[in-house]
Amino acid sequence: MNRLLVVVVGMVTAVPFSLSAAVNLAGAASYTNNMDSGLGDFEAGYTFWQNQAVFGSGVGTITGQGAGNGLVNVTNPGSLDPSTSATPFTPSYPLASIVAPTTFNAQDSRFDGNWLITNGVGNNTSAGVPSGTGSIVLVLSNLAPHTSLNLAMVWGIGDSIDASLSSTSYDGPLQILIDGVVVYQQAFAGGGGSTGAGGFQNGASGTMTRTVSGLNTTAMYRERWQYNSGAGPTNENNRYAESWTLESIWDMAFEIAHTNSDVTIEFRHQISSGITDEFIAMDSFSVTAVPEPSRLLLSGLSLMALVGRRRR
Ligand SMILES: [Ca+2]
Ligand SMILES: [Ca+2]
Ligand SMILES: [Ca+2]
Repeated sequence: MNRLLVVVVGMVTAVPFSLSAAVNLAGAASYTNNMDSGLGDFEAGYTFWQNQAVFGSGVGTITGQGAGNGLVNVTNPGSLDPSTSATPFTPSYPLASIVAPTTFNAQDSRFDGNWLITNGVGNNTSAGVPSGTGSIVLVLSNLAPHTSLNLAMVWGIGDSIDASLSSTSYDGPLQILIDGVVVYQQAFAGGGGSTGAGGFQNGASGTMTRTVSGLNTTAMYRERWQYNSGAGPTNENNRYAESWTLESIWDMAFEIAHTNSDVTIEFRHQISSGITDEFIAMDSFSVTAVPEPSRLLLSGLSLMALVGRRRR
C-alpha cells in the first residue's frame, strides 16, 4: 500500500504539466498576455504564483505615536509594530522626505489591471537555503516558423527582499527557463535593487534595466520615528522613510535562438514571504517568433517584385 502511494506521488511530481495545456497559436508569430484574465494560459504547473490587481497608490499621509521604528499600516496608520520598535533610533538631520506615494501604472502604463505576482514559498529552514521554489509554466504550440524568439515584459520588484545568504529569510533568484534551460537568473535585494549576480545566459541576450527606483506603492510602508523621550513623533518631520521597503520597475527584453514550433516558458522564484513583505511581479508579457533573416529578405524582395510587376 505504501509502495502504491510512492508510485502515485512519483508520477505526479515527474509530470507537473503536459503539452495538452498548450496554447495553440495556429501559425501566428506572436503571443501577448496582459495577465488581466486571471492565471489563464499560465495555469499549467502553477504554484506559489498568483494573479492579482496591480498595486494601487501607496501610503500617503502618515500620523502616529510611538518610539523607534515600526510597520505603518495604510488602514491603521497609528499602529506601530512593538516587535521592531526597540531598534535604537539615531536620526540623521535633515530627515529625509517621505517618498510621495505613486502607482506602478502612473510610472509605467504597461502595469495595468492584473499582474502575475509571487506568493511566499515559506521561511527557510537553513540560512541561505530557500525552502522551496515557485513555478509557473506557459506552453505555446504551433508558432510560425522562426530561428529565434523575442520575449519582453515589465517587472515590479520590491519591498524587503532579503539578499543576505546568512539570513533564514533569504530570497533566491528569479529564473526564466526556455524549454527547461535557464536563460535568465538574477537575485534581487531590498527595494527591488540588483545584487549584481546573474543575468542572461545559455544563448539568451538582452536587457534587464531598472527604469524607476524608490517607489512608495505598497500597502505596508516602513518608517522610523523620532523617540522624543517617549512622546513619539510630534509632527510628520519626526519620521523618515526606510528606503529598503520601496519598489522598483525593471524593463526586460531578450532574444534567444529557437526553431521548434513549440516552446515551454517557465518562471521560477524563491521569495520566502508574502506580498506585504516582498514580491516580484510581471505584466505585459509578449513572445514574438522571428523568422530567419533570409526568409524575411526573400519575402521583402518578392513583395517588391510583385509591386514592380503591377506597375508595368
Ligand atoms: Ca495587466
Ligand atoms: Ca523580507
Ligand atoms: Ca524573504
